[in-house]
Amino acid sequence: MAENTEKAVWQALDRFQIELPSWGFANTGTRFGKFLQAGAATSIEEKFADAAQVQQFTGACPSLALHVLWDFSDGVRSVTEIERLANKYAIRAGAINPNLFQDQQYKYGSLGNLDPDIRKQALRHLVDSVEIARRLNSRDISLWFADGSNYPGSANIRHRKEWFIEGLRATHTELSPAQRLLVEYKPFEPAFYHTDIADWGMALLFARCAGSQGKVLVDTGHHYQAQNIEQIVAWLLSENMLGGFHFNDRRYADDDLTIGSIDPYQVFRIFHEIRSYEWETGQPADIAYMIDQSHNLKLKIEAMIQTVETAQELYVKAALVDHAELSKEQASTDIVAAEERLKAAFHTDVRRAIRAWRRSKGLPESPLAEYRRSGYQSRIETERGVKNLSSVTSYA
Ligand code: PSV
Ligand code: MN
Repeated sequence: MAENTEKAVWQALDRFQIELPSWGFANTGTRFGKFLQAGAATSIEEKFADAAQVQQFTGACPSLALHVLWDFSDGVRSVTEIERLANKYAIRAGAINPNLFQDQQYKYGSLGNLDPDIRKQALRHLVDSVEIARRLNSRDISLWFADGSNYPGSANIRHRKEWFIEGLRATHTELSPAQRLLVEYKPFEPAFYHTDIADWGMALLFARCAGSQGKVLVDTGHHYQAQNIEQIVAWLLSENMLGGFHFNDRRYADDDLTIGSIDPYQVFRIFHEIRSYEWETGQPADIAYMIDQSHNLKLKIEAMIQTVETAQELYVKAALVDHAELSKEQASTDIVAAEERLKAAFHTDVRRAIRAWRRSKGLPESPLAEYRRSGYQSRIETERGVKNLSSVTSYA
């Protein structure tokens, strides 16, 4: 590999960090059931401990996204405990995710609910979540709503839209200047007729209505089949509205599969749009890269390490595109040469250069293999087995 290519790989890896989801370490499952894992995390402390393993072997995951309902058993009062764990395991508290989809009162929605009292309760939870984030020095509050309806005619879509704007504005007024409100969209599930924030355009409108610190969060699993996600990414970048990602892969719907396991070229193309924007503007894009995967079959920590390794590879490949040459090819409409340039970067074997970078950082060359050798998995299976296999201890 040429010296300047190697340099591009190292520079890309120095910058690339990706956030882990606390819910990805617990026993989670599909709508039809869960296959319990003996080593799954059974407490917030175990989630931090497991995240610290991923960070120890990859060096690319210094933070952990938290879900308020699942990780803060005592609401705002749990902040001290989270701070203790963050210090103990040297893992920062990442994005704070309010949970407005699990409690019974949200059967017909949260901010979009017909009942003003329920909308107030939802807002109170959002305000508490902002407070939690502020106390933990977490910049991002990521909002995902299950709100929607299942049958035509059963809800007033326009009224719900206005209630959402009211609630998001009120939440935004609670932010401190450095914080951001990320609005995630999803076209289906659990609502199957209409979802109140169904696509990136609706999320963009809501984020803008909320206020100047509102941005859009793109979960790669939350699109219709064949949708061009990298175009959405390019548009959001050009509007300065891309706040972050929830990465996962999918074959059919929101399948929560490992990043790049089905379509690695798509992840590459997303990263390419980001790198292209950065090259053109001369500025790093301010994006929170996060993983949103809950593995039901793969061992959870292994799956996270595999995810990080794949994300690094695809990010690095995108960093190999020569933007100056590509823009010349675009300007002269040399379609084949432009496409070949992307393909050449995508097909470059970057693994040796990544291994060299890891060595230079004192990291294992192969995080996954090293984790497997470490004995951590069998230790946690022994320690947590009885608790995990006798009952369902954690819901996500
Ligand atoms: C919903 O499908 C989602 O993508 C949201 O980001 C949630 O916070 C996460 O999954 C976990 O359920
Ligand atoms: Mn998500």
